[in-house]
Amino acid sequence: MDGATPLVREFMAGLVERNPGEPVFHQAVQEFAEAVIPFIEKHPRYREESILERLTEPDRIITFRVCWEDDAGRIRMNRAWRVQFNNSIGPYKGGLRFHPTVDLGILKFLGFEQTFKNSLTTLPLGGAKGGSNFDPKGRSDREVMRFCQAMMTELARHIGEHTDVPAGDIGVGAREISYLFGRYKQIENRFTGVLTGKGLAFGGSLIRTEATGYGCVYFAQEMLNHRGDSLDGKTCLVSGSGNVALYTIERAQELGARVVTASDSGGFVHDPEGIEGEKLAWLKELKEVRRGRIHEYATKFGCDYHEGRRPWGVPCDVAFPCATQNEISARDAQELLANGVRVVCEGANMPTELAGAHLFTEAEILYAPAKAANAGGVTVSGLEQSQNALRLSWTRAEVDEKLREIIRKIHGQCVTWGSTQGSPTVDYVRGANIAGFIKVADAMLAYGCV
Ligand code: NDP
Ligand code: 2IT
Repeated sequence: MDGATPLVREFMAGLVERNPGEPVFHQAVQEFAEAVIPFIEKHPRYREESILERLTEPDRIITFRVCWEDDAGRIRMNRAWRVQFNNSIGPYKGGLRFHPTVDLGILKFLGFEQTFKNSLTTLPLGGAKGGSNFDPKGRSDREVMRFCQAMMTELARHIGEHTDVPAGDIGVGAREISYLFGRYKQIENRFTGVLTGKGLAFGGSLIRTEATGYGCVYFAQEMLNHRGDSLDGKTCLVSGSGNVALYTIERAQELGARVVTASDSGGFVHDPEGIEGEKLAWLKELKEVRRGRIHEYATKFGCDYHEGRRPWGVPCDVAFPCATQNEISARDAQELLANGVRVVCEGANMPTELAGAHLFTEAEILYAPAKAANAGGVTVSGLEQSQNALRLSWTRAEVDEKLREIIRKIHGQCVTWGSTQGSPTVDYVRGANIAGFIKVADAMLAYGCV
């Protein structure tokens, strides 16, 4: 817990004791506490009403068994959760993750982050996260369908368009949302916007697929513009090759950047010419349709593949980590800085270890934490809910403009709360955490003891 003040240490000691064995949850809370506790000290009402203690305890955690039949007729069993973290400013909202590593600690960290990310969007969205240790890799479409249907059979009673609205995350994309929505509709006999990321034919929004990646690039652009610079001509590293990574690459290169890496859990490819045009179209087909592996890109286009490694040793101007949590270690952060990185913009949730995040802040580079940088996804989810409630659909241009406008507002809130008088540097970590906190905390104060 280096860098923490005595008050942060004291608070964290209690949190760790109340939540043993959940290191990523501790990490997410610590990043937040380091920014927010000094602010609370100046505004004692938050302390007097135990806001921080209440905010770090989920409203409700639902755990359940999911039984489904594989293609061989064997009964399989997985564990699933929904962590309804905080609904002070709107119905619970957040994705579902299917990955073998999913456990309660991961979902608590993600639900906690989601609460403040959603607050930053300016939309009326509470925070939640859910998922299962189900591994979709290597499963047939029918197996995935049976799993999703079995999961929704239990989940349906806990969600609703005014209660809790799940969406996608790692391992949950358009295919899974469709299976989940189909079962919900059947159980409830109601056609309603209970999930986001739906297909366009049944209530989905244009740009939702692209939103997290596009939003992340727009945020990087805002930070650069604020310093009188732009993405044009910048060399960028992207990690991952899933939903967030693909559309980060797409928008970044459309804005004149050269993206030279992409990765999956097997390793990374380095294409110094840039992943663009037909190569990007091929990569999208590989990952979105064929569900293939990233090394196939290197074979196809004759570039280097680095097995078992992450891309952070490649010199760059901008890094977009878009795969998973803690994918940038403190050593990776040092290497990025030594190679002259100027912007780190987090597409994934908490991709940087705390010690690495401290290094970025101390170096005064443009460092955007996930809750600000990747809020574009849930923003367009919120816009999908609005369109469902209005029973109409906005055009691509309308949704894109609203997304850009909200990213501008998120950036503005970070500047307001992350600036220090007399210094041109913006501490985006401090700004995002304080701005996200204030709205939720003030709602809780207004409600009294609930
Ligand atoms: P996808 O499942 O579409 O893609 C995930 C990518 O990350 C894949 O390339 C995957 O490789 C890689 N990856 C996942 N887990 C690991 C791991 N443990 N080690 C190495 N690589 C890994 O997920 P998304 O693109 O939707 O999500 C990526 C990140 O963005 C996550 O942190 C998610 O929480 C966050 N996010 C997603 C949003 C969304 O709208 N989807 C919104 C905001 C944030 P492989 O295929 O080999 O597993
Ligand atoms: O982490 C995230 O913000 C998401 N996975 C998207 C959540 C949503 O409800 O769209």
